[in-house]
Amino acid sequence: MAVDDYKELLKHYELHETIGAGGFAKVKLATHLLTGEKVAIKIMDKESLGDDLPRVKTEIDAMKNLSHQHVCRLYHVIETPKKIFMILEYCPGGELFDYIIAKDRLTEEEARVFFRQIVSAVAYIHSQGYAHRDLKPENLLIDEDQNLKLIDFGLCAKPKGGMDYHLMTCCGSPAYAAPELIQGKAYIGSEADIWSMGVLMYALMCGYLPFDDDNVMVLYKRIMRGKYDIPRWLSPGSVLLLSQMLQVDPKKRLSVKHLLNHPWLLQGYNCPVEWYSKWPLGYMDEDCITEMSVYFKRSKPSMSNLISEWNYDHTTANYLLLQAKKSRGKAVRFIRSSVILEPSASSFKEHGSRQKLDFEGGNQGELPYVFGSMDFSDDELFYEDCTYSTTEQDKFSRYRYELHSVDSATATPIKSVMPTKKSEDKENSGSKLPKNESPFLPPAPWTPYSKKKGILTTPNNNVLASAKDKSCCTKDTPNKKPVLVNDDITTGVISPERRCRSVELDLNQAHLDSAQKKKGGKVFGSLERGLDKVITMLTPSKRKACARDGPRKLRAHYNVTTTTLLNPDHILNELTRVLPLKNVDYVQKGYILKCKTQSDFGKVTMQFELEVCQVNKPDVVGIRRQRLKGDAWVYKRLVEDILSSCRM
Ligand code: 6BJ
Repeated sequence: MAVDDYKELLKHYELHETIGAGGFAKVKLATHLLTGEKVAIKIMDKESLGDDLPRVKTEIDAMKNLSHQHVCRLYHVIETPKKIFMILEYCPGGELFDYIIAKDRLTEEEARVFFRQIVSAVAYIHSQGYAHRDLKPENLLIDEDQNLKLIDFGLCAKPKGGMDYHLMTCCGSPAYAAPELIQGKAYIGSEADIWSMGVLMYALMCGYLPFDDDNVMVLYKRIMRGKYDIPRWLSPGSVLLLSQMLQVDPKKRLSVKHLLNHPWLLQGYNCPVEWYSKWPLGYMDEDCITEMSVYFKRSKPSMSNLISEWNYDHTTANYLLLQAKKSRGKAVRFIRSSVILEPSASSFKEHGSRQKLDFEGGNQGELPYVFGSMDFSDDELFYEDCTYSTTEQDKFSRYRYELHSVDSATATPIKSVMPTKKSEDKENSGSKLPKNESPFLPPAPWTPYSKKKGILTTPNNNVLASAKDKSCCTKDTPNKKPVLVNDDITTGVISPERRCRSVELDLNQAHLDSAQKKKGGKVFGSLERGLDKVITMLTPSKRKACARDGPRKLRAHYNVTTTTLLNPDHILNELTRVLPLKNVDYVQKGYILKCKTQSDFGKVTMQFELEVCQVNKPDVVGIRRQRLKGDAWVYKRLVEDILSSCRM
């Protein structure tokens, strides 16, 4: 039964809503009970995986060997007879793809901030002997500090003879694939990654692909010719760099080593791209070990030994999530809790007796109490929030609890944290360098955080970068005051009310240059035209409204398109009128339309959500969109088509 498969998972995590669905995986937001940290859980069904099972093993093996500030971190792997769960770093900003399309395209400056991080991640994985082989904006997520994190290592390769060995498997997304790869020639993984980075950089600065066609054969011909349009807004420097990466002959292509110091990447910075890991694999943090030994009542050496097994079990997760908490300036503390059961009739009836949560190995055979409704359809548990249906919620919410935290530390307000000199030294010295001679620059010296200039979105230059960027680099721009970065506020008490609150994160919009503002007609850019303020913050929204309350109130958000209509029901009617005209099937749940498209053979080709919501500042009605499955660029065109066909 499905519950059995989730038993181990639910001992350690509280599951929330689905945040993505790939070909063979579903990704859900969850909370790690012991630290209160948010995580993303990739859920895979072994039976449905079929031929994709090796891909999952490849991904897990690679991620266990990677630890870098721009690579999504793997915390924990749980395997049951039927399921594989990968517990991963949560990136509340969503996909870089959505960010690009919301802005139409990025300015050169903003593209540079992101591209430096992409080069950093790719240089690091190459230095560890891996080629990613599926670099694209959908595989780059934005974290709460607006830093990029590379995901999806299912197609990566680690040639046994080293990075210069040839590979044969043709993989990845056609539009990003290098010419030698689609020709079925033997190719070198790192060279193919550079081509994809060229396509990626083009997509960042143009908002569309350099090589595109609905017909794959036509697309392949275009890629092999290597000719692409150069729009007028690209600077000569950008055009040069693109041409150096998009060289059809892989031997003429720029190498990652050259990218690190490329003049285009250095513009406005005073140092090359830092590729070394700030949190090298195997790094052990004293404070985290201390907290774990106190909490689990073990000696520090014994705790240290247990952690250093790196089994990617709950010990690894506890350690890495404490470390994540520390790196975000929060106290290195577990949540000390006492569980008080809410007298919910159903929970007593079905669950038997009161049960205290025991996070480490105890609580055997019992599910911990969880928030949210359970839906056993699809042989899976879906924890949906009460936006959809309150009656469903009541029917299924069997487990309720209130966590009374005695950990005042978790309520610590967010602050930029500077690691102690001691830990910096350890981090840098422990960096795992390539076994052979490193082709890269040695780690750059550490510069204290206080001396650095954080690059942030500013009303004028529209640059977005980490508020807590610990890079040695300073950017040669006036130091703008950071706009508030609101951390996930972990209050001491988690009440059942939270069943109704999903973590709605808002990445508010920046000013656009006047050219972009004038453009008009583009649906994704409409939010920017309506907004006057630049706010770079990620904030949890207030309690989520239930369906009967009317549309949810959301903050202006780059995934929300604002409308000129004031009546949410009119917009809902418009959407439900247009969707069938575009051959989109939908299920309506309150103000959310769960949409999908199908191929002639009934295969689901695309899945996405459109939600009518109330946007404040300015007070208008908006449409939130979220892609769950399917080709990102096809989705972009379809949603643009739907929204522009609506009379609003
Ligand atoms: C993984 C996926 C980690 O769309 C969202 C959030 C999507 C998190 C998302 C709403 C939102 C926010 C801003 C703009 C638009 N995550 N986080 C696979 N492998 C490793 C990690 C993940 C997935 C994620 C995805 N939030 N929409």
